Amino acid sequence: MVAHFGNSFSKTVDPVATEYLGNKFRNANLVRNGSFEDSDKTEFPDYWNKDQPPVPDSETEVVSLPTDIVNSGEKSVHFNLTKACVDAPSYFPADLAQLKIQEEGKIPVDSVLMTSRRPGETRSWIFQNIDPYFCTLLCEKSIEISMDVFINDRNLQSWWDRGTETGEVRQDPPQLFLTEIVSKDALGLRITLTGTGIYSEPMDIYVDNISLKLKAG
Ligand SMILES: [Ca+2]
Repeated sequence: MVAHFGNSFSKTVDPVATEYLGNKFRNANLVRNGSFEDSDKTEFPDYWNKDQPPVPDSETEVVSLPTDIVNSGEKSVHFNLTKACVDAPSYFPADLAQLKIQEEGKIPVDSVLMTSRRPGETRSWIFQNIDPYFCTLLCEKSIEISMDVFINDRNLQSWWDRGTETGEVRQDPPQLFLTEIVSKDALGLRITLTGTGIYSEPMDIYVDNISLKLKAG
């Protein structure tokens, strides 16, 4: 913004500064805290949000921030989908929001929704919104997204050990993807890491070093 004498502001774009910033971030990781190193002991890592099912009795949360298995640094993100979590009924996040409003008496009880939860649909993921300036850098550009994955235990059944692709579908390995989000002001981008997906059987997964970069060349 440039201030004029008088009572108005006008917006200007400095092409030199724009090119400088574009070059500065050409090889940068545009995901903040993709290594999960920035966090204190009580909080989930800076910039990241999580969604996960309610924690069954005597279980710990599916998503956590361990220090025992890392690819670099001291922390990674852990998706520990135990049998108890798989067996516990769970909802989609949107369903949970609707249930909360129902309980507050703001909308009538939806009897279909009340019976729709069932075991075997455990969902958990983490996400962050990409910085708005980085979104402008990414516009109409080719990108590369990557992560380091360590599958500690896939709980393959014995007959799956022979290695059929169909046998692995139900284990839903983690996926990293970008989606567009719409706010009242502008389009944005969100990067999401799925930990354990719909219909996943028990799994034990660690992920580190999530990266989003402009594609070289
Ligand atoms: Ca790390």
